[in-house]
Amino acid sequence: MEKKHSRTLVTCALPYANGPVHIGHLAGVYVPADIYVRYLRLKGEDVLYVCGSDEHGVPITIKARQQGCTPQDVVDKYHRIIKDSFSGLGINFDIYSRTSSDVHKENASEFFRKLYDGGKFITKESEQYYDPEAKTFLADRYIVGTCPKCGAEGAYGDQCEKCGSTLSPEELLNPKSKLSGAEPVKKKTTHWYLPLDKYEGWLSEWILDSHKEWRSNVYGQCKSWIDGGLQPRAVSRDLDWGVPVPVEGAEGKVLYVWFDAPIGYISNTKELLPQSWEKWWKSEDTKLVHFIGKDNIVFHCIVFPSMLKAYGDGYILPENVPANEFLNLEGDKISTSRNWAVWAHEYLEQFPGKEDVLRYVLTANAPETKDNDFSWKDFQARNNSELVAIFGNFVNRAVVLTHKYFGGKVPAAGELLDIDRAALAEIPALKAGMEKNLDGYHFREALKDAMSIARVGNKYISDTEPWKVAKTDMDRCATILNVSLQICASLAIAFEPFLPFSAGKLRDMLGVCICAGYDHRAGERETVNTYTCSEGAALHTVPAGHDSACCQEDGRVCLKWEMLGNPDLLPEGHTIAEAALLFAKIEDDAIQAQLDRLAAIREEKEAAAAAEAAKVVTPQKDEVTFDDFMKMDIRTATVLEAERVPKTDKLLKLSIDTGIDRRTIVSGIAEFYAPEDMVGKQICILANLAPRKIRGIESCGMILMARQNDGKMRFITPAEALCNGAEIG
Ligand code: B3M
Ligand code: ZN
Repeated sequence: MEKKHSRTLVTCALPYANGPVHIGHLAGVYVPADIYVRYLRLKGEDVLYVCGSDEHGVPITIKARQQGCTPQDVVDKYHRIIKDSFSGLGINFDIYSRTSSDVHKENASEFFRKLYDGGKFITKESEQYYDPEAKTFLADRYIVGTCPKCGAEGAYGDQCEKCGSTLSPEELLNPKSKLSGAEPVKKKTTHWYLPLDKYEGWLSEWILDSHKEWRSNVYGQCKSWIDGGLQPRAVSRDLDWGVPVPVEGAEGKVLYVWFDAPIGYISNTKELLPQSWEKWWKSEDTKLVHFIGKDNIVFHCIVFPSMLKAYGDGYILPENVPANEFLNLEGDKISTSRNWAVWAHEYLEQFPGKEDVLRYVLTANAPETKDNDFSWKDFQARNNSELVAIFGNFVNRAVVLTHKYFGGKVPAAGELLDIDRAALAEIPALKAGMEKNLDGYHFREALKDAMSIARVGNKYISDTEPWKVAKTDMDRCATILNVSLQICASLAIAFEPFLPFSAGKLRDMLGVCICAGYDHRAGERETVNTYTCSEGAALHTVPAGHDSACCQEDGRVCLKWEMLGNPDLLPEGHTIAEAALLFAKIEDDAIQAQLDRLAAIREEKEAAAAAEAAKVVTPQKDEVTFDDFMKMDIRTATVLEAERVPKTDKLLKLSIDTGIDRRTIVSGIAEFYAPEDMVGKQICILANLAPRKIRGIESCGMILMARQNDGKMRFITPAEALCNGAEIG
């Protein structure tokens, strides 16, 4: 059961700074977290929103080698790109720092040291692969070899990307170091381990007994880990990039990235709030929520909590870990290495002003309970037939007609008819549904509720037809537009968590602002009892209660989340601005450009796969004797004429000069050669093959062809022109 807390700490998985973020990351972690934070803040709750780049670990060092630069160069580059992508999409963490920061290095070291001093680790000696030329231990990813499962070359020590099998380096056939190409040798090394087995009983009680409300995918993963029996986990690595293990005799060892990264949440909080960070991490009044993808569940539900438990000192544990499943792209798994992704920074460049469209589509398709698919056609359809045709269309009609008939002032509502009351009555129910869904981390459903408000408005204005009523009954027209504008104002509140840019535009149009709640971006501050008003890009604080001078100055009406659904949000006579376009149609060519890009990547991949397949060579046939071989009469010949054998796809009828005679051979090469490709070519034939009838044509001999494993065939031709009939052997 979730209890009542006085503040919420929301963390988002720290993205690895070895590449930009893509739609899978956004849909899985950052967009839902952002919706949640915005929602809580709208309700006036105190929320701290923490993230940062994960800058350690082997993927970073691999990227640096690929790009011929240092790991620091890599993380500097991607930290910047990732950070900008988030803010470009309106995902504004209170702090977005990085694990290469000094605060973090110190904090992570201290954390390790305290567990070390407290005897919380065990040490184990094990044999690990070592590169004798590069004189370094090799992380699993640095060992490549042949996959024992599918035979593919270039499988990694932890995984074969070809067949997807999880591997251990010992299983690889013919292992080689990626660093030097040398054959790795086994060498003894000692590491520190967190004995997770000792925490099993405690974890079982805490999660399996007390957090049955967690999402079933999260609960299920935890259960299977715990039921399977937990093993001690190494918390150090032999690597030269990371936080050095802060004990004597640990040269060349760093903290394992999955040990230091979650501590990064704490470090980043400390960096932002050096005086008051502890209340966020060590007070039972704080509700901690980790937003992550499903591949991070074990680290956030089992490993990190065990670390915090081992540390003690009042650290709190997550109240919930709403992990999402994966998002696929056009039916295929998103892959960074294959460039099969929609990158956030590229999207922002290619679709300026459409930040919210991406937020919308990723939420509407959020992989909350199962893997889901992103397709560009769906993206276009959701924009054009939902955002434009329903939400945008409704707001536009209400605002344009108010200007047309009432000079841009909210007209007075007369007596309400049933149809008016029915429309207005739907909104509080939708608000309640939305709250229930948001509180329960069901963002997809919550968005549907918000969208239903727009549907209610759009249907209402279509059914009541104020543009027709205006011809006969201006009072009734005024009432309809008043009701419509009230629904618009509810939309401006309801969509703030989901589509902050469009909600902001709508608020500007309606001349309203909204209490967007506490925000900690400014760091420590004296007075906590201040709200941040949404009005304008520059955030300014206004006193609690929101009777702010700033808003009244420019005549804005101040709205709050609680007011969503009220029938009288906009007073009569309130001036609204001209209609501005909330959403614009996305044309086919923009979508086609994206599909073309992906098609090119797919083709490239298929070509690479075919080339790979072609490399595989069939095994040698059974032995033959010299005499067997000498029985075969192989010689050179020249093609004189060639034609297709009618009604076949594969056969060519060739007339050839063998030097001995002129004869006909029927050959199955039409798949690979057109008749005109063959005429005049010198070839090799098996001349004494017994004649056979093929499609009624007598074929005397066989053309020698080489067949690759991908099925592709080529005829064999002498390196230089020879006389016909030259014997081969
Ligand atoms: N960087 C893994 C990931 O992006 C990792 C998350 C760390 S959260 C502490 O999947
Ligand atoms: Zn394989």
